[in-house]
Amino acid sequence: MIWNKAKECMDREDMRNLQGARLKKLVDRIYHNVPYYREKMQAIGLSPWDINSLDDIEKLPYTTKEDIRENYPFGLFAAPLSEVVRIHASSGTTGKATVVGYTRRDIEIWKECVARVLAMAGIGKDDKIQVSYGYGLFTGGLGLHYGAENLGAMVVPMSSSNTKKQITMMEDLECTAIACTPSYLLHLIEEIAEKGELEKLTLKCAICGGEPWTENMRIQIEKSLGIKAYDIYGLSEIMGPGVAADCKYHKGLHIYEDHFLPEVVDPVTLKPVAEGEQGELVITTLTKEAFPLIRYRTKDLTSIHYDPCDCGRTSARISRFTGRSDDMLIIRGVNIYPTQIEAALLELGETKPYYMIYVDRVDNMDRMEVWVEVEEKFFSDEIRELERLTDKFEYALRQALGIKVKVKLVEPKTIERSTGKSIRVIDNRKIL
Ligand code: DLL
Repeated sequence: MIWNKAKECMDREDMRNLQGARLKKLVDRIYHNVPYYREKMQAIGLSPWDINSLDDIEKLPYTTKEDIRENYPFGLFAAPLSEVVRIHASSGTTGKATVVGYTRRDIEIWKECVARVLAMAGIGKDDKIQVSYGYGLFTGGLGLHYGAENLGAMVVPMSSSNTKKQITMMEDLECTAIACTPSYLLHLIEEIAEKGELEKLTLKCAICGGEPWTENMRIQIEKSLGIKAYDIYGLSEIMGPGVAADCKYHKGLHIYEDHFLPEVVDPVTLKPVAEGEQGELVITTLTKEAFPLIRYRTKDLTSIHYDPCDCGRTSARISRFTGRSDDMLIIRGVNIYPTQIEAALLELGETKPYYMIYVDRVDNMDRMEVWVEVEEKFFSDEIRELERLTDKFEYALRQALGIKVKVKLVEPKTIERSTGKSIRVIDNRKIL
């Protein structure tokens, strides 16, 4: 079943016309309701009448996280606070939290977008979905919750943590779907496997996102549970989960373009890159009332594709994320993303995705060490086995990254398990 076939399979020209009309309305509203945007537009001599079609998007200024912070908490709101029915906030791990708001209509649209994602994964009213994203200011829990209810599925609102109870509920209620970060799902799988209860599970799919994860990790999750796993993307500034998601063909994430206008730009020149080329995702919210954003620089790195998908949807697709531009490590002049390390390690098939990257600087030289968990059996007397595996991992990383990386094999459970977004890098250079 396709939740909203009319919107997801639109003719490209019709979609562009719809986006152009929505963009014009948005710019008009934002100009009159948000002084910050009005001043920004006036400063470059732009008025709402200059925006008449989608092609005019390039005339508009970008919005950054700093702009949102500068206007903390409500400065960028475009609706009266009396119309705002919900607040969420970003975690604030990279600075002060950013507060976002939703009108009743914004919540309706959010519910529909998440329902589209779930329907795309084959979830319907007969399913029981355990929502194990955190509830609260984080958008994951409530976002999935309302979307699943909208679809008519039965929601088990677990939130994150309390892993023992998560497992009991999942088994006793015979949940057929789970929504959580991929790293938390791995942790759950590990715990269930240790109890010897994997056979008890009735799951058929997982809706994972909130952090970068690789195609190899998806395959590993699918194999260990015998389920299908789907990638869901979103960010609190734009809405929360449900901005884009992948279908069963996994050829990139379908972006809900009737609400979110995507552009991919070179993060340095800020010029649009060609279709299929990697750059920073920029999003304009076409229909949001309380907290609309124009050309928001997400810092997430991806590429965009407009060719039709095998599933029949005509929406643009963004490729699985490599990471964020601010996750990029520069080691001896080489740019490295944690997802490249994950992909190279998992490719070898001798480890689970538990790894930690340590970076430091010794005698003015950057050093990277990757700790990788391997099975207990390698730590018996088989020292040669350990050496063989270390060499194998180091060789694979050198091939993938182009620099020498030290690998340290560690025993199971050495690396801290995460119940939400995982931390993959400890960069000691930042605190030196
Ligand atoms: O993480 C919203 C969300 C919740 C998405 C649950 C999916 C599932 P924030 O806390 O604002 O919102 O963090 C947004 O997380 O800019 C990306 O860097 C990263 N991110 C989110 N989903 C994905 C994904 C939520 N599927 C930031 N792949 C974004 C890669 C992701 N990165």
